[in-house]
Amino acid sequence: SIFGQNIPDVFPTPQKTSYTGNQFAPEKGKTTWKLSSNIDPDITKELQGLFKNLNITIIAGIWEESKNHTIKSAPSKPEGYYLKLSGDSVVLSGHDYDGLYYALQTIKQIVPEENQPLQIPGIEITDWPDVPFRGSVEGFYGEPWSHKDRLSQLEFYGKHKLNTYIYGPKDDPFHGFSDQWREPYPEEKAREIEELVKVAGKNHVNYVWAVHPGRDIHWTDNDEDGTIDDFEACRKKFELMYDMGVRSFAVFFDDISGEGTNAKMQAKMLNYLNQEFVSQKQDVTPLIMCPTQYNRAWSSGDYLQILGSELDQDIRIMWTGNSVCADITKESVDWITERIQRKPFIWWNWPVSDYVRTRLLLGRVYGLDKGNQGSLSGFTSNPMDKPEASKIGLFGVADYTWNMKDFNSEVTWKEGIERLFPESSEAMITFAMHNSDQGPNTHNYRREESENIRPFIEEFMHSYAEDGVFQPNTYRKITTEFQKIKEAGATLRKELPNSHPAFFEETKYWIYSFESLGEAGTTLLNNLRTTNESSKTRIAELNKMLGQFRQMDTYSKLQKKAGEPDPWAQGCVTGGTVLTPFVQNLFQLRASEIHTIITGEKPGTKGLSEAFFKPITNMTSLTNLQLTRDGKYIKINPILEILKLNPGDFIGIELPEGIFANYVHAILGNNEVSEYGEIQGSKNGTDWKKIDTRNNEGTMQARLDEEDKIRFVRYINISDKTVALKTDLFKVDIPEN
Ligand code: LOG
Repeated sequence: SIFGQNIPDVFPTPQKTSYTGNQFAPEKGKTTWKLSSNIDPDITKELQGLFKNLNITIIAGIWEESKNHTIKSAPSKPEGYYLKLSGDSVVLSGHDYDGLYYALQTIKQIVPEENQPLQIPGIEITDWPDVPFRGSVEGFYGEPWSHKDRLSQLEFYGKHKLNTYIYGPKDDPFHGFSDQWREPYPEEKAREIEELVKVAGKNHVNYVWAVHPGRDIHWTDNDEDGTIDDFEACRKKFELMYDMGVRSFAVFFDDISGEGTNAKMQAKMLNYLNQEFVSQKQDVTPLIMCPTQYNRAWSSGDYLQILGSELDQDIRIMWTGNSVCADITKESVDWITERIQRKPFIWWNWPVSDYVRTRLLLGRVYGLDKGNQGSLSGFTSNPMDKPEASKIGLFGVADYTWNMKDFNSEVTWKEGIERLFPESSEAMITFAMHNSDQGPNTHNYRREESENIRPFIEEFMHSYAEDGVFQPNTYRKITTEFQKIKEAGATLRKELPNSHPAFFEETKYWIYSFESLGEAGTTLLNNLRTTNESSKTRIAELNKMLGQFRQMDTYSKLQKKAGEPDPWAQGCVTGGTVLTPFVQNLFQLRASEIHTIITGEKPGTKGLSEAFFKPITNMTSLTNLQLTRDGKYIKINPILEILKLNPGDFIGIELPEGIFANYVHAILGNNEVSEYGEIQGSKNGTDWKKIDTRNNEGTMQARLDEEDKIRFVRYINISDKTVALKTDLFKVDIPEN
């Protein structure tokens, strides 16, 4: 609120805003319209809707600074605009059509339709974007967005002044990464693209169609007409797309090997398309290309220098930064600019999650240097396969790319969530702040997660693990957070199906699981307090917590199923970096502690109920794998049917903290079992070592040294074939005490 007025902030943040300190409530009357003849009828219509029957003058048009006219003009920058609201008039002046459209988007945030009777703040804005092309590149692996998803994106981009949507899903065969790039789209897909182009236009978004020809391209001329056949094939495909309305084009050469990676030929092809296609049309935007060496870690030889010197100067070159997934630092931008002799067009690999599909990346936008102002030709973000969930990140990208100097990561993140989920923003903020990190991954790209509670959890675990004590304050903080998580999960579960069905469909198992995590954490923390109750009660409570925790596995498996036939769908992980490990570790500590209380012994096995031993497997078909405890034997309950283990599949047993296996015995049915797979042991469930077993006709067994502290034992298929086996026996022995 400024000067006591309730003026909503504008996002993306305008470059220059000044407030006059007055607020006006124009009287009913006849609106005076002074609209220049060159304005878009859609804009006229929207203005008429906002300002009808008011004693006020509306002046709107496209006026460049250089032109001579009576009102103050727009800044002479592409997409720029000038806007002034005062007691008797509203002035919108666009540098161009886009600028005028953006002036209207800004007005719609300041004077929302529900603002009745109309209150107009006194305000003056001069505005323009820092980056010429801003938006997303649908460039991930996995199931592409649906047509409906894309329509919703385009509308969102228009509102938030994003002007670019690059279409390049790896799994669209007609884009070409898989094959068929030379072929026309089937009728139905073609109609969809035509509609997308139209809707993009309405929202002042460039729909950029990308081809990915490099996997099977040949740099040869078979009919000796002087033109390489595949150059011509690509030009023809572009013509087809042009006829469907597309006016922006890109060529991708990422993630290929072989002939297609030749820099000289890539440059030759792009220049050919530039001269024989783009220049021939009058209304096509500059070409964009994604190089094969698209990040610094993968760059070698003179590949980039060749592109830099040979590609026509107006062709844009995409760049992901110092590695595939990376922050975009000024230093990394300078490095590439020098090599390609032009400003890079950033392909930011965030919040894309195709390499960490169990995670949701809902955190804030950070790691983008403000020093990049003026240094980029474009900035597009590669999103998640979940389009609605990606909007949280894209809101931040819109703000950063429009006005870097005023970008505030934390504020933008919150604001984005509040605008996207006005009815449930508080619950959504809780959900998002605990679902933001990729977890350990091959790209080594991580985002912060659960920062609000992480330091307290660390302190708590440290003192509890060391001395079995904790600070009441810390305890209270963490307990309150888990309570909040449980409530947030429940709120989202109830509200989102009505308010945001598309978002809910994408994320529901994470939401369910989040609620279960809140419950499990709450129950477990409560258990720490109930020292007066009988051991039976305490164990019963721990078992209840285990049930809540197992619920999370169930959701994960449902998520994986829902992702079929996508073999990459790997379930869901919520709070995977701080919260879930905390509950797991605390449970282990508590379980062995309770045992000690009951028996008066140091951690042993007697008091532990069956529930404290866990089956482990990565096979979704084994949702209900069960264990039985029989004294010192922990056994997997045999399954009647034959199990098929694909390469890498495993089944096994996890023991509670402080209890170590001293024997493993498996009877799995046939010789193949020991030929294709092995028994492995681990201390932590992460680092595995082969156990040397004695094998005979499908029986495998070995004595284990308790000193090795093996808490995890499994059979795993290490071959590249499928192994069929019977679970006649899979048993681990523990010391009896
Ligand atoms: C792919 C991209 C993928 C991303 C993240 C580029 C230019 N290409 O490693 O399709 O979504 O990484 O997994 C990529 O980033 N290759």
